[in-house]
Amino acid sequence: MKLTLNSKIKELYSRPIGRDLCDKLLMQIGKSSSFLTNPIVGNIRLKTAAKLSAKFIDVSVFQAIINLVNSENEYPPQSESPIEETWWKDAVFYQIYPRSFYDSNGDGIGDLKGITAKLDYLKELGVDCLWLSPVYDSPNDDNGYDIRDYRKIMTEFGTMEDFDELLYEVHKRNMRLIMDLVVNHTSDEHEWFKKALDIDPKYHDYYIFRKGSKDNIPNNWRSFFAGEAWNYYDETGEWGLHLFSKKQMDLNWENEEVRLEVRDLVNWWLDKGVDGFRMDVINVISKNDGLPDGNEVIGEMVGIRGIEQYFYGPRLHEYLRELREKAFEPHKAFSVGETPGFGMEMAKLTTAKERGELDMIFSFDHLETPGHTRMEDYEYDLNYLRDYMIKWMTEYGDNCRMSLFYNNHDNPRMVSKITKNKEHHFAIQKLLAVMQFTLKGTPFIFQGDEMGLVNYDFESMDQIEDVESKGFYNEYTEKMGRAEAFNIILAGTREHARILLPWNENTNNRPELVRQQKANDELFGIYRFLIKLRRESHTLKYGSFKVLNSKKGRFVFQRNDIVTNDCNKANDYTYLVDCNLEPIAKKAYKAKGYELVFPKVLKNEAVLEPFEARVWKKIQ
Ligand code: TEU
Ligand code: CA
Repeated sequence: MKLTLNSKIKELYSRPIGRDLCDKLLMQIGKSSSFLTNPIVGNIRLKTAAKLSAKFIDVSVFQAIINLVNSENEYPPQSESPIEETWWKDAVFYQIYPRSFYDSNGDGIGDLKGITAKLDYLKELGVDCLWLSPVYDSPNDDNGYDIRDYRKIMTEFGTMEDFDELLYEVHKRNMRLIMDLVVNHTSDEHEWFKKALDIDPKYHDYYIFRKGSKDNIPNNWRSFFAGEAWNYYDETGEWGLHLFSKKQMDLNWENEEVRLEVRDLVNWWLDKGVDGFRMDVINVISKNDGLPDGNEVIGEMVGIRGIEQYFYGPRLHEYLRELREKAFEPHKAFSVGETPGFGMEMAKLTTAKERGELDMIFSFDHLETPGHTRMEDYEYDLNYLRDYMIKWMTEYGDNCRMSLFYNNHDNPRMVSKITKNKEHHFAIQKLLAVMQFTLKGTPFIFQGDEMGLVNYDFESMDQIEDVESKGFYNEYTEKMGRAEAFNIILAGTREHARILLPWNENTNNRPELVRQQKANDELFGIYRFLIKLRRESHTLKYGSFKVLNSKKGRFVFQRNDIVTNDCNKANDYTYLVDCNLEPIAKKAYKAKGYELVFPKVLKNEAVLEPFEARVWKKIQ
């Protein structure tokens, strides 16, 4: 039944997309979902809610929400059967950003031979599967996320032989490797786009063009990297859509030829033996018919005008099912979608086992404390991370699998967002690692997490290459001074995560580096210990999750073993994890009947140090 402005809030909240959008709104205003489920609020009609909130939220926002909710008639399947054990639920993943991972030939750019050279390091760390950010031929307008040839290796990174050697060496060590699939767009230097501009009808329809004069832009959509989402091509008198940089042109997924091309290139790499893909912004491939304007208020709120017209588009599930059926399934390949903007219900509708679409997704709502944005200098609140984890751990269902990560190549380092006080960094890094490897889900380490890397002390925009940061900086300097604009960029630039890893900084006569190196080695050892603990524990990989204390500044939870499709007895240890989320000492949880697993020794069993985390194992 279609919702209208006459519908009630409880009807909106009962629909999966409605629940997600309401939860996001509530999260931003710091309210819990119980605010909406109380009968008085639940019975308010949406048109009344619009009138009551007219001062802040225009009625057009309600209409835009109703349109989105009405676009989804299905509900996420409930998870009945016991959780299914798979390699990608057992696994710990490690994301490599090749450009800055390890430079084997001294040209200052990371490369494939460099990754191969570090496989024993990664094996020793204990990771199971590598995720390579794009290594395909690219002009590097967006560091490889603008692909010019899907079947060729980027020259700076090496050759296809280097790739084949890397894949062979990965598999030889019983590890796996997934690639980054960027198929919402190609580089404007891709053969297809060059032919499209030559008005070759076949290729012209591979992209999203709109005929029109230069002063008549097709709609008001903004790019993720600032500015309009359209290029004008004088030679053909038309506009071309780019949700990202001006050199990343959106593919037209409505065109079956495009879907066939994507299917073929996926099969080409899977035939080579790669184990799956991380799928770049895969949720935006289906745009609403007619590419309607974005709602101005939503654009203001989210920061990307037009996003509601494509972030959960009308044919997304159909496209994902088709690609899984024709490419992933026949190879039993793994898929994790990058889905900025997704809420939990959208995630369930896209990853529940019964849906036959993706295995997992990356949702990003936990990366910024509500009310704050990445491009903002603020202190991240770990209480919010706790609440986010509790919500997903308890509501996501065993037919879905959560990805557990704090960092990637698109975000500053989490430890630096939490505090700039270096004294606490080591404790926080241990705390984050303990949670990442004892919570219920699949961990994704970002390169350098295990080295204790923090944000970089950039001094000027000259050091920032990232196309997104440059786009925002140019936009900011139209309305503020350069120093102020730089400070905003410094808070949130993706460049923090793209510095060459400090493998063997020469520490001679630099005592602070010696200390740092020692801490890094200790942190590496802690990561290795926790990864091994998780690998050997059925409970930590598959067990249930129970909160024991979620008061401000605290997070105590228990993991109990459960029966799975592969294991019909739940007799692995019970674990208890005791976390202090604040920079002040706290009374520790009295773990009676447990033995200490981590750390090895305690300063004072009764007192949790600032940001301290402990892991206990129940004595059977
Ligand atoms: O990122 C998509 C994207 O939306 C991010 O830039 C987002 O702003 C960020 O994740 C918020 O935390 C993917 C790639 O990860 C990114 O590196 C590319 O620049 C982008 O797509 C375009 O391919
Ligand atoms: Ca190199």
